[in-house]
Amino acid sequence: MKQSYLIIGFLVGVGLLLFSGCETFFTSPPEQGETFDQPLDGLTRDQQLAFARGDEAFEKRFSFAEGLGPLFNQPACESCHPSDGKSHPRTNLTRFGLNTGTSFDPLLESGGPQLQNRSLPGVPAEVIPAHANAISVRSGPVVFGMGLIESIPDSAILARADPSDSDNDGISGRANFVFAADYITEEPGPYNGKYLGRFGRKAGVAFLTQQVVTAYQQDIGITTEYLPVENPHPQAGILGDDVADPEVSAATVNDVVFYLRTLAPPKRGEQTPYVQRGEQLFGQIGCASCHIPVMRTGTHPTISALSNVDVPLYSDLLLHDMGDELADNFVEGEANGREWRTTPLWGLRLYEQQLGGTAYYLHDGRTSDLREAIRAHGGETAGARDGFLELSESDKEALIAFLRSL
Ligand code: HEC
Ligand code: HEC
Ligand SMILES: [Ca+2]
Ligand SMILES: [Ca+2]
Ligand SMILES: [Ca+2]
Ligand SMILES: [Ca+2]
Repeated sequence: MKQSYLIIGFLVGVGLLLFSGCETFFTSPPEQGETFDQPLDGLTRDQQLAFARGDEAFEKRFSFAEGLGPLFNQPACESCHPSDGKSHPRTNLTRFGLNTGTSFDPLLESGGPQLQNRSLPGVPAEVIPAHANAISVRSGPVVFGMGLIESIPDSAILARADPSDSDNDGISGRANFVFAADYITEEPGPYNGKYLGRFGRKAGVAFLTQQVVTAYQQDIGITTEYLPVENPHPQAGILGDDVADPEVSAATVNDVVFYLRTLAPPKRGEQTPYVQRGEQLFGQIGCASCHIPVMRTGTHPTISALSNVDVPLYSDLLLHDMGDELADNFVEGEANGREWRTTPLWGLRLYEQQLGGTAYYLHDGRTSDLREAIRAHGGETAGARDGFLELSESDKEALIAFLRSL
C-alpha cells in the first residue's frame, strides 16, 4: 500500500513537472522553413538519402591524417558556411593578383590567386607577395537555393543584361562569361567557348560541381577524384602532403553537390502592411532593378522540385559596377575590379539568428548595419542609394523592415 502511494505520488510529481516546466527545460526545435538546412519538398527516398550523405560531408572537419593541407583556410565547408549560412568575418578568405590596368595576373608562381593562411605543422603559411596590388577579401555567402539558381535558364538571366545601358536607366548589368574546368566538360560553352557564370561573389563559376571541387582543393587542401592534384605551395616549394590523392571520392563530391542543389530557401516572414509598404518603396527607388524579386526555373531532368518553380531570390545574378568604395581591383573571368554579382537577399531575416545575433553584410562582411550596406552602394547603384537616403525616416524603416522579412 505504502509503496503504491509513493509511486502514485512520484508519477503525479513527474506529470506536474512535465506540464508546468517543459518549456523552461527544453528549447523547442526550429520549425520547418526557419533554418537553412531543410531539403526541398518532394524528394524521392533515394534523393533524401543523397541529401543526408551530402549534409554529413558538408559538416565534416578534416584532420591532417585525412589530407587537410598542405595549405588551407579552414578544415570544413561548415567552418565558413555555418548552418549553411553566411560566414563570420573571422573566416573570410583573401584572393590576390596583379592588375596592370590592361591585364590581370593571378600570380600563380607566388601562390595566387588565393591566400591560404594556414598550413601543415612546420610549414610556413602563405603571405601576400609585395607586388600584388589587387587584394580581395571575401566572406562566405549562404549556400541554400543553389539548385534553384542553377536551374534558371540562361535566357532569363541574359534578358535582363543591358551592358551599354541602352534603356538609359543608369543600370547596366552584364553577365560574367567564364570557362569550365576540364573535369566538368570538354564541350566548349555556347558563348565563344564560355558559359554563363552564376556562383561566387563575381559570378566567376558556372558549375556547382566546379564550385565544390575548387572549395575542397583551395579552401581545405583536399584533393578529389575530379581534381586529384594538391594546391601547391610555391612560396615554400611544397607540392603536396603525405596522404595519397585523391583524398575524397567523386561520389562524395556528387553527394555534396546534390545536397547544395536541393537545400531549400527558408520561408518568407510575415507580410504585414508595413512590410508591404517597404517592398513598394524598394521597387519605387530602383532597388528591385537589380534585386529582382522572382525568377523562374526551367525544366529539371531529374529533380521535379526544381522544375518550373518560382525562385524568390531578389537578385538578377548579373554583375554591376558598385563604385570605388566596394571595388577590389580583382578581375575574375570578365568581371572587373569594380563589379559584383547582385547578392541574393532571400533568407535575410534569419542571418542574425544564424550567426548568434549579429549579421555581416557585403562581400567582405564589413558591416552589420543594413543602412550602412545600402549607403556603400555606389556606381550604377548611386541613384537607388540616393533614393534611399532621401526617404523619410519612417519610410527608411519600412524598407528595412521589408528586408528583414525576406
Ligand atoms: C575558408 C572559407 C570557406 C570554406 C572552407 C568553404 N567556402 Fe564556400 N565560399 C566561401 C567564400 C568566400 C565564397 C564566395 C567565393 C567567391 O566569391 O568566389 C564561397 C562560395 C561558395 C558557394 C557559392 C555560393 C553562391 O552564392 O554562389 C558554394 C556553393 C560554396 N561556397 C560551397 C562550399 C563547399 C561545398 C565547401 C566545402 C567543400 C566550401 N564552400 C568551403 C568560403 C568558404
Ligand atoms: C545596380 C544594381 C543594384 C541596385 C540598384 C541595388 N543593389 Fe543592393 N547589391 C547589389 C550588389 C552588386 C551587391 C553586392 C555588393 C558587395 O557585396 O560588394 C548588393 C548588396 C546588397 C545588400 C547586402 C546583402 C548581403 O547579404 O551582403 C543589401 C542589403 C542590398 N544590396 C540592398 C539594396 C537596397 C535596399 C537597394 C535600394 C536602395 C539596393 N540594394 C540597390 C546590387 C544592387
Ligand atoms: Ca591534401
Ligand atoms: Ca595560394
Ligand atoms: Ca539599363
Ligand atoms: Ca594528398
